[in-house]
Amino acid sequence: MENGTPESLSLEGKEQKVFKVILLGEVGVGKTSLLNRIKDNKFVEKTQITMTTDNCCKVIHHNNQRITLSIWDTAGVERFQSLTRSYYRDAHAAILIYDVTRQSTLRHISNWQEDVTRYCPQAIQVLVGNKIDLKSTVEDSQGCKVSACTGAGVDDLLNQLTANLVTKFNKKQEYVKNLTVTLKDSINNDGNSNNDSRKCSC
Ligand SMILES: Nc1nc2c(ncn2[C@@H]2O[C@H](COP(=O)(O)OP(=O)(O)O)[C@@H](O)[C@H]2O)c(=O)[nH]1
Ligand SMILES: [Mg+2]
Repeated sequence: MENGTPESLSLEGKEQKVFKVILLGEVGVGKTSLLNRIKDNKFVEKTQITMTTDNCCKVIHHNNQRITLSIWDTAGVERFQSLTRSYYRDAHAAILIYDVTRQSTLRHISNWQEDVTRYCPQAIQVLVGNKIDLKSTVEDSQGCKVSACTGAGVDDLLNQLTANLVTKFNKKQEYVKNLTVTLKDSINNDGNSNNDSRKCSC
């Protein structure tokens, strides 16, 4: 996945593209809930802090192409320490999430945007307000609106993101042997090799 090129794999003559998408935002905005909604189409009221990077692969059909989004959650790391560069590395898109019931989470989005600009400048940035099943208290709310709780807006978000990814990154194709997306050192040892590689479970 160099130079922002999506990984591609030929499966039974059909090429698949894999884009890495990372979830970002303050603690409690609903990153893990959104991942659960995308992964299992369910809402777990009390999400667990596992401290292991979680991910899922979501296949989106776009213009007769199968596009795979490899979506990564911080799994609570941001609660205790800053995210490492390897979390951002080679990301094609960053979903920047705020909570429509907490103004401060929208204010802090600019910090996450700065990190994206620093560590994965090629990534498309998508601003998303979560928890629209609740009454919004955020003034001047912006971006896509979703609810991880009800699922509202989630398909639209993924379809729109996929269209934008294809438009931006489709120019060059690269074939790789393995669909697996490796995320090394996602929590510790930033930049150093580590046997604790975490692989996309798709
Ligand atoms: N009502 C409502 N609650 C949500 C929604 N998404 C997440 N939550 C709740 O917000 C809290 C934090 O969610 P979580 O996914 O752990 O946030 P994270 O820290 O960003 O991963 C949990 O109590 C969730 O049940 C949503 O769309 N609607
Ligand atoms: Mg979480």
